[in-house]
Amino acid sequence: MLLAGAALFAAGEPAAAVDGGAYANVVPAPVTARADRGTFAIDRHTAIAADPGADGVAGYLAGILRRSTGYPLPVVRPGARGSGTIALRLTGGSDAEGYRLDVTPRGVTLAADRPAGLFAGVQTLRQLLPAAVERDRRGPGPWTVPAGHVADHPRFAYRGAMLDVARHFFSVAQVERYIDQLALYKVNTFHLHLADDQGWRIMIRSWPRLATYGGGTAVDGDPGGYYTQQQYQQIVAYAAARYITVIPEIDMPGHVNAALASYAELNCDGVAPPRYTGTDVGFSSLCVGKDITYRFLDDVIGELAAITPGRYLHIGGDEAQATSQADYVAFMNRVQGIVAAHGKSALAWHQVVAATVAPSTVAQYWDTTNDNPSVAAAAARGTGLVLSPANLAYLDMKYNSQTPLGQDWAALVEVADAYGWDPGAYLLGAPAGAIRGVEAPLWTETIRTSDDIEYMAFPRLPAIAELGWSPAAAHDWAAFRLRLGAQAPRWKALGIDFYPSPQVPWVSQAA
Ligand code: NGO
Repeated sequence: MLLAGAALFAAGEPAAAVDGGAYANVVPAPVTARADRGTFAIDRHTAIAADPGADGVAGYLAGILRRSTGYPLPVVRPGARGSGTIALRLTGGSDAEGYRLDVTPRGVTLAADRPAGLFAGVQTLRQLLPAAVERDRRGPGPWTVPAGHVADHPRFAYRGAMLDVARHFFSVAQVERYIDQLALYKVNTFHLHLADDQGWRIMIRSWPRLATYGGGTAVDGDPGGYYTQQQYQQIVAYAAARYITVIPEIDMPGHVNAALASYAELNCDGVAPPRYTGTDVGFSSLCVGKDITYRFLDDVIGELAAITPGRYLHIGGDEAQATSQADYVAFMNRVQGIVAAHGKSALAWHQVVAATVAPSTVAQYWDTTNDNPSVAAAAARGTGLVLSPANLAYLDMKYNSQTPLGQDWAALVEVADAYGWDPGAYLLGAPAGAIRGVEAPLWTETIRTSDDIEYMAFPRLPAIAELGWSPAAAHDWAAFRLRLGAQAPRWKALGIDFYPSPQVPWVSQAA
């Protein structure tokens, strides 16, 4: 029944083919999905049969299913039970995130080369079950999965979401809740914007006032806060258990008022400014000519690198209006070296292309036009790009002029706009091979609660996630709006407070 790992996915797979019931409603659209006749029912005898190495994913799946079904769902080794199992098989090849799902009336077999692929497949399986499976209380069932077959893998390796915890602070529990929501849509990168003018949110032990003083404020004088290093590591581990890599950002040389307020010696004139609770941008700068600036950055980057297992540290680099161009270039060049000295690679907002971009540095594009020759030229020279066009991918943009939260400087972004572009062909003159993927940033000048986060992220986050995962051939608004509409009962079961866009035919049945 199982194919060898190497045979799971042929290179250059043709167009997506999707048909049939629940299989047609999976978001992001799989590469291929087909419904067969019959159903498999999870009951109180069902076991999860996991290969060695798949226990983490099996435990995660069991956790979801036990809550809503009330069944014991023991995790066992394959072979210990015959039919009636959900089998998680590791096929040992090199496909990073692909998986294959087979559902017959006798059982479910999910196979992948790597645990990350099994985890992606589990997200698909969840969507094939009734929406009530997402509830945190026991329900009556029946817990049926229609028979069928899925073979799937992502289009892009980088599928990200960003949360700005600097403008407003969010607790570990709130961050973990969002990470769970990202996992549902196969997002694999979580970018945490940890420092900005209004607040510094991570304890740096060698410069503790950054957090204790610089973290004490937020936009509009709202309560501040910061993560201890242990709390940050808890977030990193929570994400890792969901095959999501955390990328921490310390924005520089601008967006640093919280740091300048905390340590007078970081200022060129030696005078600390007051803390800031407004929403202007572009007014602060590290002192590029002072040695202490680089000792400071070496300490900050060193401490962050030591508690961040992922490859990338984000060094910001946007809106450095208070830094001269020459200083900006010298600064960004030097900081890329500090990141490398700590064994990491840099991600930076796309303004970094004005500097000498290290071969390992990836630029994050946030402009509002598909025509940016200097970024395209950098991409042609080999700089990798993550695409977050502000007028398409920013989750803090209002949906329409009536939206109570958010901003509109880049655009009003309805869900059809968020979905209506092709990352592979978007930036004029950028080679397709330079595109590492997409990211949906959520800036939080106007965002204070988890409900606020969810209202802005849903339904646009799943739209961006699909652009990152699904093959270009699956890109189809007419089909997507139906699939999106079918997610509503799941979001209700999960307590997600989404924006009910009039562009989407929402399924109203209660979970
Ligand atoms: C810009 C700016 C941020 C704002 C955001 C608001 C970037 C990369 N820098 O995006 O400081 O919070 O817009 O939409």
